[in-house]
Amino acid sequence: MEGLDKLRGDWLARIGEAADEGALEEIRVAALGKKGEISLKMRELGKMSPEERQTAGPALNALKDEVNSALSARKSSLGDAALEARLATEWLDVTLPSRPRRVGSIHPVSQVTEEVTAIFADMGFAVAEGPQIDSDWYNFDALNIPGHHPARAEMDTFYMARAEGDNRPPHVLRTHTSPVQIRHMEAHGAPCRIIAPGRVYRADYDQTHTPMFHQVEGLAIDRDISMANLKWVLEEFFSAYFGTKVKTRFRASHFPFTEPSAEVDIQCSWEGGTVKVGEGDDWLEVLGSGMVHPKVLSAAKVDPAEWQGFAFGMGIDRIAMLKYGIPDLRAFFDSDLRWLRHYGFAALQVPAVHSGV
Ligand code: 2NL
Repeated sequence: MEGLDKLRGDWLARIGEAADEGALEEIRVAALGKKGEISLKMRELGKMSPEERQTAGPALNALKDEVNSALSARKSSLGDAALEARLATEWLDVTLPSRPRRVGSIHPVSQVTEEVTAIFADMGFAVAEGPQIDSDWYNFDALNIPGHHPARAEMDTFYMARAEGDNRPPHVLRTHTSPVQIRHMEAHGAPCRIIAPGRVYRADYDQTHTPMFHQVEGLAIDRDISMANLKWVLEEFFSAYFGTKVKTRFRASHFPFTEPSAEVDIQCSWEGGTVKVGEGDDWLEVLGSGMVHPKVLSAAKVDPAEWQGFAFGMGIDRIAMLKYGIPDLRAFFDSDLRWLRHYGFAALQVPAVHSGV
């Protein structure tokens, strides 16, 4: 049949040039669809003489088969090429390091609070908590600090505002955590062994004072607790906390809420402007303490004829500076990320009573 070779050449060339599967489908329709060029030619077979049909029929069938297989060969090679292109652009380097993640750190105050808590827990002390805003009765009166007492003025107390015409004494930001211990005795009675760590507030700001700071107080009440028990507990605490045997020195003092009262110094050395705890023959004042005043026990509904005990208070920020060599108190509360990264602790540096220092 005339022109069949040209027909074959044209279609095979077009198939070879098809850019994608869409173009290939258009070619298939144009060649082999109902009104496709090759299909029309096949329809012409009916008008031919039997002799003509005998040669043209098989030739057209062969052409149709050839175009069909060229179409499917081209289709699969286009598919392979498309896959190759995707693989070339969509690859992923699974060996790359992961994106940097910002890791926070534990503030020295939190770390030291945990350390102190762990050491006292080991000696049988539980942790007590209470409000940071409290009545003047819990913060002062119950602690044998009456309204006229100079200690109230000395404490630089922050007072809460009162509505106009409300003449009750204003609540205060607690100046120590003692009110927590009063509330604990009131609620649970004697005997008791607790520590009360937390934020306290005094209107004072200079090199060594911030208006908010952290204190831990301790309280042990039983039938026969003495100053000797206090001395042992504190020596045990300081040695565990600083990781070395620390001598203590008790000096007679005065607080309204304890009688007798003692200030406690710990042994230290001064060399090249740095202080080292647990060596040398200098002393550093770190703590106030004494036997709980009978009036304080009574205010907390504990009978002083039956019960007695010791109490103490110390600054957490201060002992954090001493242990970790932090020079400036005020930087504690600046929220400077460089400071926090430098002096902060990793989340997994869990405090232990004997951390092997
Ligand atoms: C200091 C003084 C001290 C207490 C706090 C206390 C608590 C109760 C009863 C009696 Cl409920 N006392 N606490 C006792 C003595 C001293 O702290 O100079 N702290 C830094």
